[in-house]
Amino acid sequence: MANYGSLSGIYAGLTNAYSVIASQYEDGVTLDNILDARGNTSNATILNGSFASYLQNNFASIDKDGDGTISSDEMTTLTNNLSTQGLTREQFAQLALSGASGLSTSTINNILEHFDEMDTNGDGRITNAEIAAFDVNSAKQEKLDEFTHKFATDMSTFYGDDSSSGTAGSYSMLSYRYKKSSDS
Ligand SMILES: [Ca+2]
Ligand SMILES: [Ca+2]
Repeated sequence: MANYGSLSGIYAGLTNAYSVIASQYEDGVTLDNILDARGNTSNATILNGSFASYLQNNFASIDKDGDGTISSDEMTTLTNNLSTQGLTREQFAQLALSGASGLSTSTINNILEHFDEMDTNGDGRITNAEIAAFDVNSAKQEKLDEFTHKFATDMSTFYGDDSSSGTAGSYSMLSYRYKKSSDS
C-alpha cells in the first residue's frame, strides 16, 4: 500500500522552530529575534532554517494582533489554520524539503507528483484529510488492480491446464458424455 504520509511533521517542525527561538529571547519572538536566531551559528543544529525562514517571511500574517511579537497563542492559531486549510504546493515544497518534516524524499516526490489529484476541492492546497483520502483511494485502486491481475492470471492458469495436463480430465468427461449419448 502506498503511503503518502502526513503534514503533521511540518506543523510540529514549525512549532519546534518557534519554541527554540522563544526559549532564547525574553521579549518573545520578534522579527529581529528570528533574524538573530537564524544568524547565530550555535543554533545550526537545533534551529531548522526552512521553518525559521517561514516564520520570518510570514511574520506579519502570523502576528495577528500586530504587536510585533508572535505569541504562543498566535503560533497555535497558525498551525491550526495551516492544518485546516492545508499547504500550497510552494509551501509544501519549501517546508517538506526542510529536512525536518519527517517525510522521506520519495514521499515528498509522491505528494508533489500527485498534488493536483490530492487537492480534491481544488483550492490549490492539500490537507492531511485530502492526503489520507487519496491514500485510501489509491489503496482501493491497488486492490482492484491486484484483483484484475489475479483474475487474469487464474483464467490463463485455467486455460493452460485445459490445453495441457488438464486435457485428460475434461476430455474423458466429454468422451464419456459422447459415448453415453451415442449409446442411447
Ligand atoms: Ca502578536
Ligand atoms: Ca484542497
